[in-house]
Amino acid sequence: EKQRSILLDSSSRFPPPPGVKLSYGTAGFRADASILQSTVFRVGILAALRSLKTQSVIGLMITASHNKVSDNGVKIADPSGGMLTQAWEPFADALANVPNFLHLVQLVDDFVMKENIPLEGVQSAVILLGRDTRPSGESLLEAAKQGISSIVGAVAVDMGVLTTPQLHWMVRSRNKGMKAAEMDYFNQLSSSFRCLIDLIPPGSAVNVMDKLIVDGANGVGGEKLQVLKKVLHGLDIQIRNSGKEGVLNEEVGADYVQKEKAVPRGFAPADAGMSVAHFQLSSISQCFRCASLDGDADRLVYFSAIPNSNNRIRLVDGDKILSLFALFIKEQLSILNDNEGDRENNSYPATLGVVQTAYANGASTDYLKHLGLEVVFTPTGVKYLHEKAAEYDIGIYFEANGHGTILLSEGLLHWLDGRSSEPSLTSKGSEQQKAALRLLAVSKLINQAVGDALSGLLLVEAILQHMGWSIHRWNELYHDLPSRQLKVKVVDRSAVVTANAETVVVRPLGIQEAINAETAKYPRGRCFVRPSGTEDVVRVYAEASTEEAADNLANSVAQLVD
Ligand code: 16G
Ligand code: ZN
Repeated sequence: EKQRSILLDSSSRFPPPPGVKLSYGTAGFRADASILQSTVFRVGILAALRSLKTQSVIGLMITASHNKVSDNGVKIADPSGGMLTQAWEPFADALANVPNFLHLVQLVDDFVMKENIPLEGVQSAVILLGRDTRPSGESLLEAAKQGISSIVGAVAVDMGVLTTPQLHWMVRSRNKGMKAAEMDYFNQLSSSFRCLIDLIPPGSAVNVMDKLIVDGANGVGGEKLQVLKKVLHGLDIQIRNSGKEGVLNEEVGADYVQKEKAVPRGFAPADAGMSVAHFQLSSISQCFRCASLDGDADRLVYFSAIPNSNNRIRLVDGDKILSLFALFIKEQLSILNDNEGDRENNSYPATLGVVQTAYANGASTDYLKHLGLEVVFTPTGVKYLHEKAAEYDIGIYFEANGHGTILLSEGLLHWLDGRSSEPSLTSKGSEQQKAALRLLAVSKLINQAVGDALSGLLLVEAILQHMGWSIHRWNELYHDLPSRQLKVKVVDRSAVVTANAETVVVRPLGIQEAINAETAKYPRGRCFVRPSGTEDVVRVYAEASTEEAADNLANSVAQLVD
C-alpha cells in the first residue's frame, strides 16, 4: 500500500553505516555526527509513530549536550515533555540498528500492529523539532524531517535552534493547550522571576555588590540567555562564552567546571576571582558569583574562583542547588502549615521528597536528612529521577552534575491557587498567601518537563536575594566530603551489574565484598562502581574524609574492576 512504498523509498536513501551499533541509552542516541544520518532519519519515523500512538505533540531534539562539537545525538520528548517512555526504548534500539530498508519496513509494520497504532486514518501527527548550535545539526534535522514525512499524516514543525529544555517545555505546553512559542517561554520565566522578587520580605539584605557572570559553554544557552536578559528586570547578568568566542564545550561549560573543578576559558582572572588590588580592598564575600551551563543548557552549576589559586574554584554543584531549593520550599510549606489561629484548618498535607543518585556528595545527603526531609535514591539518568520525584506533591531532584528540577502536583497547585486568592484580613493570613504565591511562582519558573539551566539559574538568583545570601553563605550550608571519580576501560562493561540505585555490585560475584573491605579502611569512606550509560567504561566513585583517602580508595577499587 501507499505507506509501505513511501517508507521503502525514503529509507533506501538513508542506509546505516556498516558495523555501527547504537543504543538509546540514558540520553538518546549519541555518536560522531558523521555516522548519524540514518539514525536520525529513523528516530524521525519513531517520533511520528509515537505521535500517532499518543495522539499528542512529540518533540525531537538534536543535540549531544556536553560532548565535543563533532559529536551529535538525537532524543525524543514524550507528550508530558518528559523523556521517551522506557517501554519504547527496545523498539528505538531495534529501529536504529536494523541492517537494511526491507527489514526496516517489516519492523515498523510489526510494531504498528503490536502497538495498535492508527496509520492512514484521519489522525495526524505533529512533531516539534529542535537542535543545538552544532554545525552538523542542520543536515541531521533534514534527515529527521525525511523520517517524519515518510509516515503518512505526520507533520514536522521546525522550531529552530533551542535549548533542550525549551523544546521539552514547548511540547508540554502544546499538549496542555497553553501558549508554547519561544517568546512565551521567556515571558513566563521573567514574569515568575519578577513575582518571586516582589515577594521578598522587606528587610532581606539584597546583595547589590554581587555580580553574576554566566559561562554559556559556547553553545545555545549563552545565546538564549542574551534574549532572556532583554525581558528580565532585577538581575544584572554578564555572559561569557556565548558562542562566538570559542569552541562548544572546549574547556568551558558545566561538565568541564564540575569535573575539572577549574575556571572555564573566557573568564578573565578578574571575573571569576578578582584582581589583587580588588582582593585587598574587598572582603571575600564580595567575590563574584559565577554560573556555568552545559552545551544544551539542561545542566547548571555555580562556582566562585579561589583568588591566586591558578584557576581553582569553589564548586557549588547540583547537590547544593538542590539543598538551596529544598530549604526554600520547606520554609514556604511551614509558613503555609502554620495553622495557629486558622479556624478552618486549611492545611494541605503536602508530601515533599528529595531525589538524588549515588553521586550525590554524602555531606549533602546528611544535610538534607538533617533538615528532616525524605531523601530517596535512584539510578543515574534523568528519567529515573524524574519519575521518582513525580510521586510527591513537591519532588525535588538533582544530579550532582547540575541536572534537576522541582515538580509540583496538580492537586497542590490547585490548593495553592485557592490559598493565594482567599480574602484575608489578618497579617498572618497574608504571610500564608505570600508563601502560596511564591510556590505558584516557583511552579511557573522552574521547568516542569525536565531540568533547565536558565530557569534553574533564575530560581537560584531569586532565592539568594530572598535570603540575602552571597554565594559564599550558600556554599557554607555544608562542606562537601572530598571525592574522586575514575573511569576504567573494560572489555565488556555490561559484565558489571548493579542494584540498589547502583550502590551495590551484584555481578561479577565477590567484587562487592572486596569493595566493602577496601571502603571500611577509610573514615567516612563510601565507594561504588557502575557501568557508564554513555561511554564504554566502568565508572568508580569514592568519597572519604580527606582528598588523599578518597584518591586511594578510588584507585584501589579501580584495580578490583580492571
Ligand atoms: C546522561 C544523562 C545524565 C547522566 C549522564 C550519566 C539525561 C538527560 N542525561 O547525560 O542524567 O548523569 O548521562 O552518564 O538523562 P554516564 O552513564 O556515562 O555516567
Ligand atoms: Zn545537557
